[in-house]
Amino acid sequence: MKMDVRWISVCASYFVFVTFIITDGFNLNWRYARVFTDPKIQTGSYFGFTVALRKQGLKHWLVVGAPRGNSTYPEHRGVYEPGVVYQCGLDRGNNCQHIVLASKGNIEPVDYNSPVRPMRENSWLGGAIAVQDNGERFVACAPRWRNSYYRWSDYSYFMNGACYLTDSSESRKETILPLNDINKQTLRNYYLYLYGEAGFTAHFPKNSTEILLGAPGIYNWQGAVIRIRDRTFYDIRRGMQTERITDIPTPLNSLLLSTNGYFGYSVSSGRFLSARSSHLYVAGSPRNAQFRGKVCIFDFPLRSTYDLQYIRDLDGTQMGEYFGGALCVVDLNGDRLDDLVVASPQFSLQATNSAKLVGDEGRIYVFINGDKGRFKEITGDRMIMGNRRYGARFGTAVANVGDLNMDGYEGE
Ligand SMILES: [Ca+2]
Ligand SMILES: [Ca+2]
Repeated sequence: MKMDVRWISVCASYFVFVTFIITDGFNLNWRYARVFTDPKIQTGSYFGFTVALRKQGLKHWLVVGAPRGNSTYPEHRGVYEPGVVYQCGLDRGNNCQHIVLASKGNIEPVDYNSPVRPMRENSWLGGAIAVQDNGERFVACAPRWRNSYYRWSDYSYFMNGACYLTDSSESRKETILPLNDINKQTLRNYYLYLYGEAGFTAHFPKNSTEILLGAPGIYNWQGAVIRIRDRTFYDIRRGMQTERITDIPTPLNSLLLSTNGYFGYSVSSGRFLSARSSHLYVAGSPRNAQFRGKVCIFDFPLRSTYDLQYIRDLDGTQMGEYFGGALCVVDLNGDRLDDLVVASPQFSLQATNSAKLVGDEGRIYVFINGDKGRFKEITGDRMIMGNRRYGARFGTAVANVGDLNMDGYEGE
């Protein structure tokens, strides 16, 4: 096998503008790197917390989330830190424009079955963003978005989360509120959707119209992955019709998910079985498995109360390491089956010298897909840990940089 795990390039962006840590950087021009900064020069806006490239026709954009940013759009006056999403032109300068996704501030008019009164303060818009692989659609989420129509207590509202979907024309902007059903906020003594935080993570599967949204707060923080999909069917009077279906699995006695496990903290999809041409899903629950963290490859169940159809689950090795805090699906060995890079950003080295601070150095695990649900961890001479610095949290974000050296293998 030609691939060598030491050369896997990992992009880590951690609460800073955009910091790329790459183990080897040929074919990358560092000297003339384009650096984008918050156009409003807001400190603490977390500009660069999320980034994505978007291609629209001949135009290329960098989309940047600033989830603690303040909006300068007039209708948003007085809304404290709703979060801002910027679109930056790649042709010249620090050319970032605010994308207005919710134009009416806190009185955004909505027409849904349930009453909705958005509360956008601290909503973390831009906390998750995703771009469809063909560049057509783009989704930005505000996982801390609250519905103030209902009140849980004097100061507590339904933190259901909201996402905003735009298509290629930019004219059609749609608000997605998958968790606003008043009848599903609680279930007996449990919080069901009430603190669900839909849109904590977002992902478009390849060659698909589906959208996946992580909601790690669903069902007492067991968490869930929400799937939004189109179903086409034939109606005898109206002909072919398309309806949107939202799948929200909330298994009450799950085999592998646990309360407070935060399933949906990371989410992706890929081709994991040679016998199936369609994609499957993968998500992390970093507080599951006695706080070691667990990643599950799964398919959606037939009914929302059924357990997920598990293909494989992988566990972390150290308590508190946050295994599955981030993950990346990539075919590393070119066999057309997707492999898995799982990050544990809070993995900690053991203290060998009392004078030296240790902890939260972070590491990543590389699993090569052997088909039929088998995954083999690649272990080199040393764990893949970046610079092994105290508090580095290597692996906070993981992305596939593509085939930089053009040898036919992804990931470097
Ligand atoms: Ca592979
Ligand atoms: Ca390569």
